[in-house]
Amino acid sequence: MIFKTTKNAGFSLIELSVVVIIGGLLLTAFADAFLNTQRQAKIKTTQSRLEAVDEALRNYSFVNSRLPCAASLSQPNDTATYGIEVSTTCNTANAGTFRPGGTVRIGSVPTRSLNLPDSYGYDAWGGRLLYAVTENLTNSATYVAGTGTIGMIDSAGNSVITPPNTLDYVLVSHGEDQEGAYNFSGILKNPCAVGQNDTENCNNTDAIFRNTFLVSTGTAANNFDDVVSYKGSSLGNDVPSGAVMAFNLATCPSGWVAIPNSAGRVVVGSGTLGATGARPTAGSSTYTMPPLTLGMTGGYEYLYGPANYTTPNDFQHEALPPYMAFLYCQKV
Ligand SMILES: [Ca+2]
Ligand SMILES: [Ca+2]
Repeated sequence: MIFKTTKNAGFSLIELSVVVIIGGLLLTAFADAFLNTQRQAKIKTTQSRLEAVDEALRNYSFVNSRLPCAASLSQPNDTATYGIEVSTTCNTANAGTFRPGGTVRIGSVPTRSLNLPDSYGYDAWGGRLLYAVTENLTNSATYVAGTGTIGMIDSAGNSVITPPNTLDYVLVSHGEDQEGAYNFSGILKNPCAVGQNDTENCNNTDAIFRNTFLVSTGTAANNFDDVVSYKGSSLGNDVPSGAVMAFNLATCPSGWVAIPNSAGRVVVGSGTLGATGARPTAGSSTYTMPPLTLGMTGGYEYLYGPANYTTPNDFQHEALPPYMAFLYCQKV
């Protein structure tokens, strides 16, 4: 009788263990890489929403000469006042917002006031984006871009902006841990953990926020997984001080002052025009122009009006006033 041995029939227990351990390590590495890719994708999505809100706030402030007040953090979605700024004056406490120190309002992004889709009020983890705004800048009578009072510090507590405490507004996603974040129903998802780096962004007891590169998903004191965006004195500086614009308005907008000397007068460029040209000095609004010699023929002058002009002798176009009046204003 011949007996077959089982020596080479399969893996030994040791061999099998090694295979299982290596397989486990590979699986763990693959899972880690997968989770990290997912995390990075969510951070990227959140950053792009913050950028869109930044852009919307910028446009809103340009059109309305003020920033919107915050919306409620706890107002459930699909309600009439959801996503709407809690007050157009933003100087009294309203439910669902925080008002530390009485000068800064902390709430959620007023997406509907900004004409943004509701989804732009949330980060990629489903938490409402925090929006902190300097109250004075929500009122067109007191709005001057770049004069905010919100602070931004690093992990060591140093200000990351100069001068400190001068941000107009701050946007915060509470990150993967969602500590301090409110959900679609306006319910707090996770309590604001005490003693962590990102506690500064959810304590809502002051007008100080934090932005740092430290990232940890643990509970260590250096934990920081928030995504932050802010604007300071650069906001509104697209139009530098001293710039002059013509407005089709009865009065100049906030942040602009009228130039009374321009009323009823022709505005000309200053500096040297040429050897024989007029040379008014810069900033002069009282320069007397030299007499002009017009090249008229036939003893009369005609204007070219595109609507009625047919021949050089057609005078119908003279029913049109020869000028349009605009209000010239200077950026403060
Ligand atoms: Ca966080
Ligand atoms: Ca804080």
